[in-house]
Amino acid sequence: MPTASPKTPGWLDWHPGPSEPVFRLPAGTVDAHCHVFGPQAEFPFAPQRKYTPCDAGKDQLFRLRDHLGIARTVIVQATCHGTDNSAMVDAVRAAGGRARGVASVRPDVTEGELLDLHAAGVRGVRFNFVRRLVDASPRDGLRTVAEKVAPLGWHVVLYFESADLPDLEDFFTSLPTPLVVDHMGRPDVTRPADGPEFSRFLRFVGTGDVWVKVTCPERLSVTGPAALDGEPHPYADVVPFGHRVVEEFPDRVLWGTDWPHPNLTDHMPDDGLLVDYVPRIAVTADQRHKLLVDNPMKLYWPGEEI
Ligand code: 0GY
Repeated sequence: MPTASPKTPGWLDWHPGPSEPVFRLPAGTVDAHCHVFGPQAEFPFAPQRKYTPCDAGKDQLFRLRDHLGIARTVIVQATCHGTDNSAMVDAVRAAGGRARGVASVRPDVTEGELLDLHAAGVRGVRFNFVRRLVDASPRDGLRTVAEKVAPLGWHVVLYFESADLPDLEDFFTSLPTPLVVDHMGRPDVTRPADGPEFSRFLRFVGTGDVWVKVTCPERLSVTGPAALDGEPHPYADVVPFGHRVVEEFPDRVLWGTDWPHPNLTDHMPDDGLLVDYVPRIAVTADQRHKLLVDNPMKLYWPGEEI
């Protein structure tokens, strides 16, 4: 098999025809984690990227949003665009108030640049510690960034592997902003959801202003999208993890599609099925309203009506 080159797409094309979800998302639902990639001819990818995504631009994202019945989106800067936030900012601006952004910036970012990003709709920065995605994550520089964005009321989005939490936790809790953790801190879902590793993660969440995206069952699952042993729903092995977080922190959980699902090489998820996953982890209407509407509105559109 040819080795994937960073110059060729290293993942499957995104799912072009998502199914109609059975579960109807409540009015005002926010997709709090999705991306735009390119189109490359307009917004080139960073030379230091670790993978090359398929083009997945704002027009497709907005079509998916409308198909699923999502009201607003939070577009998160992905590593393959580096610290050039122009594709993300272009999409956020084009959404006309219905999108917010999370940027990647360098430690020498100026106050003027941050104010421009804020005016465009950016409300957070992302720190990535996943080794297959970034060469290094120097903490001094990240702390400088956090100190610069804190006065704007922004938060820091953290992406890390669960095995690295013990080493990172003191750094995280020393940052001066609210924290938002991607994909439940990437637990190993072959271990029990009530076991020591995931309990440790939840203790970290309990230490302060820490929010959790209960996203990416498709990325964390070992059992995958197919029904399993009579279980009628996909990604069954991730459900106990999402359910536990929603039960313990109903006011600090967020949901998102992760469209267009970069770097998945075994299957390309159907976003309709990912919507149908929601009521498996948020089992009451009250929990679902907090997860899908109230919590992301508080973080990204504080004080605004849905
Ligand atoms: C995600 C996950 C991944 C990629 C990125 O910034 C990125 O490149 O976030 C991944 O490969 O796990 O949230 O999209």
